[in-house]
Amino acid sequence: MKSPMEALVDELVLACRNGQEGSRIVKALEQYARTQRDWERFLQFEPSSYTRNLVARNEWFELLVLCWSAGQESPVHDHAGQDCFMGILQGRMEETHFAFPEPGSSGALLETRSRIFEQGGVAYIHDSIALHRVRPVGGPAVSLHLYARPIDVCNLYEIQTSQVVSRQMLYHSARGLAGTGSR
Ligand code: CSS
Ligand code: FE2
Repeated sequence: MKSPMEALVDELVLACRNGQEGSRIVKALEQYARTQRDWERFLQFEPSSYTRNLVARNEWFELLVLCWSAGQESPVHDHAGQDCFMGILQGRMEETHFAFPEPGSSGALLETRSRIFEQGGVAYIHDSIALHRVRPVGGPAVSLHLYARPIDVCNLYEIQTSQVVSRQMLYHSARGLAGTGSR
């Protein structure tokens, strides 16, 4: 019998492999985040930074569980031209958008929007929308990220100077799922 996470991965494959169906992806992530708990096996908190824990990866997407201690945050970053869906598994997350800086700009990034997502909520971003920063509010949080396609390198933006550096994205764990055809 398939675990709920395995069933989610199967549904995400169906929603991604013949061109992406955004509303189907959002629905699957919402449903999973509201009702399931088997993401707990991917939990891992570290004092030095939020952790990125691989659940499944294939040619269409990667699925990760991110664990955020209170006070940790992502840098402001882009998504390498890919679609990013973030479902909240536990706690609450703030997502803040910033405009891409003008070429050659050395001023501060312009903040354009900030929203709080509750458990069960799903955020979506793409480079055509904005850069963003995400962080937990009011305590630790756990989020489920779908990157379609996988993101191995992205750009980080320094908030005060708009300076850009590229960053290789690493996994803190890659226990993965057995038997989903996703490895
Ligand atoms: N892009 C960040 C999290 S915010 S979408 C990461 O995967 O580490
Ligand atoms: Fe992001």
